Amino acid sequence: MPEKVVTAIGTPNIALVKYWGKRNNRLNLPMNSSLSMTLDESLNTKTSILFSKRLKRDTLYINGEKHDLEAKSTSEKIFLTKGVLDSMRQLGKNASKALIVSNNSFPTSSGLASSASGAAALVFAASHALDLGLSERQMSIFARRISGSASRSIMGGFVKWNRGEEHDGSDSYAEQIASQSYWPEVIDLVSIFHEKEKKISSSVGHDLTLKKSKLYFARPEYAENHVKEISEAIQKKDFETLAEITMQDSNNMHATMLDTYPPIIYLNEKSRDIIYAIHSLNESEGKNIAAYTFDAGPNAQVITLRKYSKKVTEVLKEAIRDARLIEAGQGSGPRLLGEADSLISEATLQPK
Ligand code: 2P0
Repeated sequence: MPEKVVTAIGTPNIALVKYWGKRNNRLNLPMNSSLSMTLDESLNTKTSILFSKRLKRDTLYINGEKHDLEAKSTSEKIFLTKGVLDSMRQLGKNASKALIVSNNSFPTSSGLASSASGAAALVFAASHALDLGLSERQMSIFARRISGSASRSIMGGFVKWNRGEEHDGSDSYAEQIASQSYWPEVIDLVSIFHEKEKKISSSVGHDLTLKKSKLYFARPEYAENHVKEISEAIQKKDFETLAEITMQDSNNMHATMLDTYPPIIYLNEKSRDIIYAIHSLNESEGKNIAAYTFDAGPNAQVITLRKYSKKVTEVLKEAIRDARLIEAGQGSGPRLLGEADSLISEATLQPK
């Protein structure tokens, strides 16, 4: 097989019904199904990959930082990434080492799903570089093994990640429930006011909450119901219901985090100001025109309809004066980029 650099772009997704708590840590199998909206390329990760006989080790650069995938002591994410790379190589009967260069357009590890867009772009690029011809379902399973939420960034529009029942994770993958052209009016106003890395990583947070929150036992069933309710709301294009369940689901997940002992608190006073501002806006409108949702960090994502974008933006600017606002529509999932976007120099086998 000719050695060639393959470059892909992937995007984050915003969970309207959250994944929090795993029934299997090694395979990232969730306690409940979740539902998300894949975002357009306003926020993105570009990833180039090269499999080459000239390479001595598997190496990954994330935003310029070098990670040796074969080092004895690595982070869990690096370990999982190496495992997925090995499985994909095995499938492609290719023993060459890999050089991967990945750059995020937005802060890493600040609760903005950088691992979802990164892992989705990596799996998509690797699948093409190895000529595996994988289905979306197979890519979703590989991406899930690196980072659970990445399973949902393989598809565009509204996406459901099925919890699954099997121990090997073969039925725990994401599926598109409506494409990005079905209800494109639904958008995400990403409000970034905190760019530092979170103190407790998602992986640790998932585990602590499951073990140490007495409220958590009720969460999986709530979440499964929320997935059904939001799926129906999407089918009916019923924004009011979608907004209400989205806010309730975020609050429910953060309640189990707070109930963890010692507590995990990702939200801060600015997050709270946004919660109050959105409820007050919806009250004055007499209906839900916007919904906040928070992941493992204080930054808010506010789901609204395009026609309300200006009004909601004004409310957000009023609530948090120094926030960086990014308006993201729905995206189509990862896609390949051309040679001009390559992040790897084939001559030097180094990042450009
Ligand atoms: C989600 N989050 O559904 C939820 C909501 C954060 C809060 O998925 O350990 O980085 O890599 O499987 O996917 C963040 O967790 O966790 C996450 P791992 P991930 O989007």
